[in-house]
Amino acid sequence: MFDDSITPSSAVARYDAILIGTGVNGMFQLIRLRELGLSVRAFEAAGDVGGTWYWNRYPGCRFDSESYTYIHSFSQELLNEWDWSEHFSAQPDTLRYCNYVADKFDLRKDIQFNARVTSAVFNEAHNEWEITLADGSRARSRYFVTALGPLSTPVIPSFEGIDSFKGESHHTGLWPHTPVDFAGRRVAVIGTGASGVQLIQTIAKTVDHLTVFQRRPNWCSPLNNAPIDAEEMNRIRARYTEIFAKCRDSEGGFIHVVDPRKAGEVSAQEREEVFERLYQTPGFAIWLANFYDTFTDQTANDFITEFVARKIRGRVNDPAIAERLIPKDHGFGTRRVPMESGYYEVYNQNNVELVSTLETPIERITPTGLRVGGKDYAFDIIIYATGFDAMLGAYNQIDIRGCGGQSLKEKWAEVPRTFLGVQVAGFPNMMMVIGPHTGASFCNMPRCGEENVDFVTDLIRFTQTKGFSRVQPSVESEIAWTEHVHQVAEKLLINKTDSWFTGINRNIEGRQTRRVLLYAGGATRYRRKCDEQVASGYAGFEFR
Ligand code: N01
Repeated sequence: MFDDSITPSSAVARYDAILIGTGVNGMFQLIRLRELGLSVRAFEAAGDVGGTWYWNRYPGCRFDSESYTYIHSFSQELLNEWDWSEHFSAQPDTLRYCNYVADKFDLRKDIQFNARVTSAVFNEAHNEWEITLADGSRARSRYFVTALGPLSTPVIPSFEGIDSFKGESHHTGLWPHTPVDFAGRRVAVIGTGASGVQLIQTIAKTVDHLTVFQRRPNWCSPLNNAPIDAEEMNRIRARYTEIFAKCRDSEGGFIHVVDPRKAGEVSAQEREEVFERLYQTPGFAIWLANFYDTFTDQTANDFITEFVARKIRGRVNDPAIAERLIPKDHGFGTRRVPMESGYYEVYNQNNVELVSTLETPIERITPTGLRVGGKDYAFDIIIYATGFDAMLGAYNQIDIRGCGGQSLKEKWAEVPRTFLGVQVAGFPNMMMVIGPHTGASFCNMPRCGEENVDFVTDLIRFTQTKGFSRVQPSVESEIAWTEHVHQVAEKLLINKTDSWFTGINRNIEGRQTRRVLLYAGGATRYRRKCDEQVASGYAGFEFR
C-alpha cells in the first residue's frame, strides 16, 4: 500500500509521468510525453533500450514484418537517415536501429536501466502513482504509462530435474550477450513456434547434431527475404508516405491487402495459382493477403491448409517426418504463422532428428540431457524456445493496485477488462501501450503502436489542459468495450485454437482455458472507436 510513514514523501523522486518499458513503442511514448512538456522518468528492466530486440538475441532472430513498415514514422529526419539492408531485418540491425533512435533523441538521460518495477500503487488522496523498484527505491508521478511488451515474460517449463543439467541452457527470449558456440556441439531445441523455427533453421548449419523436441507443429511459410541495396532503399524511402498509408488502410497494419473474394468463389485452378503466388510472396502475404473468408470459414481454411500441407510433403524427403511436421489439430493461420527460410529442409539433414513430444511428453531433464518415453538423450546445449506468458505476464509480475487497493491481477484473473485496451476502470491515470484488448495487440506493432501512443498522449494532454487531476474510463465503457472485444473474437477460427493468441500456456497454472486477449476487430475499426472518443471529448472517460 501507499505508505508515507515508511518513506517521507520528500525523499521520493516525483515526476509528471512514469513510463515502464523502452522497447520500440516505449521509446516513442517517451518522446511524446516529453513533447507535452512533462517531466518523465522511464524505468527499464533491461540494460539498454530495444525491448524485444534487446532480449531476443538468438541466432536467426529477425523481423517477420517488412523492415520499412516497422520503422518509426513520426520523424522525417529519421526516415531520411536510416537505411535497412534487408527486407526482413535481422535482430542485430533492428537493435542498432533502436540504439540510433535513443541516441538521436537523447532518450537515455530520462531512462533508468536495470530497474525492474515490482509494484505500482495509486494514492487516491494525492492522485499519484507510487512505483517501487526491485532495489526498494521509489518514485511518484501523476501519470503511469506501461509499455511492457506483449511478449516480454519468457516461460521455461518446470521440468523435473531442470537444474541438474550440467551443460549450457538458454531461453530464446533471455539470450546471452556473448555468442553461443554451436560448432561441434550436440544441441536440443524444445519448441517449434516462431522463435524455435528461426533458431533451428540457423543453428542446423553449424551444430554437430540437432534434436528438435516438437509438441504441436505449426504451419510455417517461406519468408522470401532479400537484401536491399542503396538504390532500392532510395526507392523505398521515396515511397514511405504511400507505404504508411497502405499499412494504415489494412486491418493488420501491414502492406499486405486481403483478397476481397471468398475462397470458394474462384475455380480450383485459380485458387491454386493464388496460393502459389502468395507462397512465393515475401512476408505474411499468405496469411494476410489470402481470401477474406480464410479465417472465418472452415471450408475456405481447409483449401489453404491442404495447399501448405502439400508443400511440406514436397519439401521433406521422409514421408513419416513430413507427416509429423504437419499440424493435425488446427488449420493454417489459426495460430501465428512462423516464417521460415529453409526450415523444412533441415529435416533432410542426417544430423537432425525430430522427436514428437505430443504423445510422450518430456519426462525430465537429466544431468546429461533429457528423457522422453523412457529414452535418454545426451546434449551439450539445451535451448528452450518455449515462448512467453503473453499479454498478461508482464502485468502480473508487477503488483499494480488501483482505487481501494484493488489488484489488477485479481481484476483480470478471468479475462482482461479494459476500455480500448488503454485504461482500466478503478486505475486512474494509468495508461497502457499495447495492453490487452488494444487494436495494437493484433497488428504490426510499430504501426498500430504509434497510434496507441498518440491516443494515450492526447488523453493526457486533454486531462492536463482541462485542469483535471484524474482520468479513468467509466465502468459502463469498460463493460461495453470488453463485450465488443469478445463479440468480434467469436467469428474467428483463431479463437477456436489453442495458442498464446487465446491465452493458453500449459506451463502456467490457470492458463489452460481459452480467453480473449487480443482485439480482432481490425485496425481501421479500432481507429474509428478511438477517433469517436476524441471527437466526443472523451465521452467514455470520467475526469476529476
Ligand atoms: O513461442 P510460442 P515463440 N513441452 O509460444 C513449445 C513472436 N515472435 O517464442 O505449441 C514441449 O509460439 C510449444 O508447444 P505447443 C510471435 O508473435 C516474433 O516461438 O504449446 N514443448 C511451442 O512449440 C510469436 O508467435 C518474431 O504444443 C513446449 C513452443 O514451445 C511469439 O513471439 C520471431 C512446452 C512455444 O512457441 C511467440 O513465439 C519470434 C513443453 N512443456 C517470435 N512448453 C518476429 O517476428 C512450450 N512448448 C521477429
